[in-house]
Amino acid sequence: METMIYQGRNGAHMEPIGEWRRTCGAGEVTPELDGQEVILGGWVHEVRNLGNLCFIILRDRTGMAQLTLLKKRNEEMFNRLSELSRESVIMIIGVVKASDKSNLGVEVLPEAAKVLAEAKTPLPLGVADKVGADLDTRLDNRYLDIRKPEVMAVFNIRSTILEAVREVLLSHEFLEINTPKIVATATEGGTALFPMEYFEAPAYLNQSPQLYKQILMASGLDRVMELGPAFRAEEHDTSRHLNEFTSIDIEMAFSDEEDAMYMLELVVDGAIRKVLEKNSRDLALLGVELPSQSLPYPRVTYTECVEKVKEAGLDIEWGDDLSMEATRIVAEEQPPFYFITRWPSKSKPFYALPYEDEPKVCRAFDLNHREKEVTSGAQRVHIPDLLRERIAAQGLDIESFQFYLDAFDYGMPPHAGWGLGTERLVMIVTQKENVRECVLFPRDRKRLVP
Ligand code: AMO
Repeated sequence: METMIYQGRNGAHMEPIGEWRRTCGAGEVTPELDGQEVILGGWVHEVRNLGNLCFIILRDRTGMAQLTLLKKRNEEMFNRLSELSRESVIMIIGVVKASDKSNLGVEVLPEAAKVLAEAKTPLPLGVADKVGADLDTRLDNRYLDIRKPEVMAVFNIRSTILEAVREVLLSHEFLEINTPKIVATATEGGTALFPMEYFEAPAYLNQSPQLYKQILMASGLDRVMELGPAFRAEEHDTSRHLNEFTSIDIEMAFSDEEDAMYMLELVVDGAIRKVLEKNSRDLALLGVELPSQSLPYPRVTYTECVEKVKEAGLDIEWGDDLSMEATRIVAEEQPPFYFITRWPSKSKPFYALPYEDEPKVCRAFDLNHREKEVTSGAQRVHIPDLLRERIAAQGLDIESFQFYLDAFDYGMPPHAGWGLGTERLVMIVTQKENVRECVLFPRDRKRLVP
């Protein structure tokens, strides 16, 4: 069989990886490893060629290592590496040397090197550059953008948050489920739907697992969670809205809205604690100090919010939605996380359960962080007739909800749940102002590629 020759940009030989495997990360090379041999692989962050001496900063997801090359030790390797373009991919076998001369207190003296892939020049987006590119350029070249340690930090934190969410919920006996994303019915309002063709039938991308997670409460699965995509055809171009986001959903049977709020507190607090525990380097790269807030988070009723907002001189009537301006006023007197409870039944979806003794108010809640909503949830209507009434009262077509309503006719326990936008939580933890920073490949009105 013929051997493949990988041709590099300058006709250079691109070497196969062969038997070489990394023994540690670049950021894990510490003075304590003095004298040990390591195999590193990563991207060339910077090359400083001083003639007879060359420093290469090698970067991978663990951090940076300084490679020090002496021409007189290995001229062939020196020439090959010192001429590399930034962001080329190399592997080296070298010996660690503790050294006061290097910024990192340690350097690696390569004995052998492989150039695995050369980067074309110029780069569409500088990785080592201090000057920031605009968000569109960054998102267009996301694979390069993520190479920046402070951008990668956001996704390390996002992963920890999802890990913690699963951990907390699994430890409370939630079952992880996956529900269909191609559906026939709207759940969160008919205007924000993405239509699609499903063979001969019209269909939509699901806005939320709402109907399915509720149906499953009639199945005896008892406590379910789903971490999955949700699609909203919202046209507004804001720093908080995406057209595709990752929704964290739970539903729990034999429970009310207080039980759901309690689980939510555990999840949010657990996520923050886990990030503090696992991501100190990422938080430092982002310059973020994460304060933790003691539990329980305060509960403010919708009616109290309206009174506060009125007192502050804003024009608002009971029953109106709470604008950002309004929640900003409410937030002034609250710690960062607080619940807004007891919403007007009319302002929440049909599935929120009205109070028995005061039906114009329902068992719905929002969790806010300062002025922004992070989660909404409720105890649900589980009484079939009331549910039919609520669907009709909101002007929705009963027929299209038949498959959902059926599940309520044969033994549906009381249940409650919530939906939390992953990106909204990541925004809070990383203190990013734009939700697009918190998702790898954001989907918005103007962005479908990459
Ligand atoms: P809601 O529509 O309020 O409720 O959504 C729940 C949470 O999802 C996040 N979210 C979004 N994040 C980014 N971009 C968007 N366009 C977007 N829309 C919503 C927010 C929001 O708080 N079925 C109910 C939940 C439930 O009652 O269980 C629902 O979907 O963080």
